[in-house]
Amino acid sequence: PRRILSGIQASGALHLGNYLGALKRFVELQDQGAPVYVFVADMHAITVWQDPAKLTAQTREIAAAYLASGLDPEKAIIFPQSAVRAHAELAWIFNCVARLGWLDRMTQFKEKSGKHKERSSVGLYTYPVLQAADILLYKATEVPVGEDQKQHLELTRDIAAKFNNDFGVPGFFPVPEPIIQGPATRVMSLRDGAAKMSKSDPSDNSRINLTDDADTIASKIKKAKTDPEPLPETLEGLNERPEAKNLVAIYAALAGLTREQVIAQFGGQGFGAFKPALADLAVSSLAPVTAEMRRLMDDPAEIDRVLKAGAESAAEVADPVVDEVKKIVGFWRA
Ligand code: AQP
Repeated sequence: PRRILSGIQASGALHLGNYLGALKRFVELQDQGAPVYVFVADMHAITVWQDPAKLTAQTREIAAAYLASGLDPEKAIIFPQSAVRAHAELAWIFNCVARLGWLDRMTQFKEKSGKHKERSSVGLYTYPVLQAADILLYKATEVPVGEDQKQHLELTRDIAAKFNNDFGVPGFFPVPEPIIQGPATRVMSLRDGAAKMSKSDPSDNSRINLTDDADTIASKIKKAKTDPEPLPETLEGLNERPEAKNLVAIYAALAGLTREQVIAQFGGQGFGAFKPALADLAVSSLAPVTAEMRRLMDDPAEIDRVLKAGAESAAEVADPVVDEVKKIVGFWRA
């Protein structure tokens, strides 16, 4: 049976990349009818310093974004990662399954640790192992993520296969498939077509935040870097034009169109015409999400109810799996 799982870190403001690459996809999958587990990755968030006074609010904010984007707690199980103890327990066992050589290849650690590897937390290094635990605890079959998570998903698949093989339990953990689909699996920075839109980019103009108001969104799109040529008449014409390609992809993802359809509509027109159309579309798509997030955050009681019920439902699935793993590994049990 299909089981979908994904999460977003509780590390601050969400941006258009998170919305198009992750949130919007979760809702589409929920609407296909498969069971959906979505968590707020607070344990992942603390791999870099998080102010404890803010972490709780950030956790609620991600939950609010899930609800505001259209996840329905009657259909999707929404929970904070740290509220289900099994995540930490399975992650430890997987730390003993994964090989150092595998983790050494992870490019996200290299990017995030930068020049200060020796001062990074050990958690930042084993982050993908915790992610494998998140996924395999629910025996998830599909994991919708942005392009940047592809390598981590491959590690999850390796851990599942090695566990099944080492302990002689073929098929115990299903080997999950990443779902990296749609026109916006890698939304790029508005200032640099070669860099991913990211919350850690020091330039706020590089990204559209889910909390930006209409004027800010319009002004960021107006200032977005482009080349002087009009939009091409064919999709191939976007090759070697990363900024134009990115704006077309964003338009397509927001409008629910293919990039071909966007080119059919705007090919031959200059950015003077395309940018205002994109800004209007971005504002009209994001405004309801932002407004609903604000409403939910004003009185977090509703969010807290959803998270508590979600954590209970998630634990009902995860606890028996981790119990079985402990038995397979040979841990003492009464
Ligand atoms: N630019 C992006 N385009 C498409 N999808 C993206 N995702 C992130 N950036 C883009 C997807 O969003 C989900 C949540 O990711 P996360 O919780 O791991 O957050 P992140 O990747 O740490 O977000 P940032 O902005 O990229 O943060 P920093 O700057 O810290 O690296 C994932 O499915 C991710 O693929």
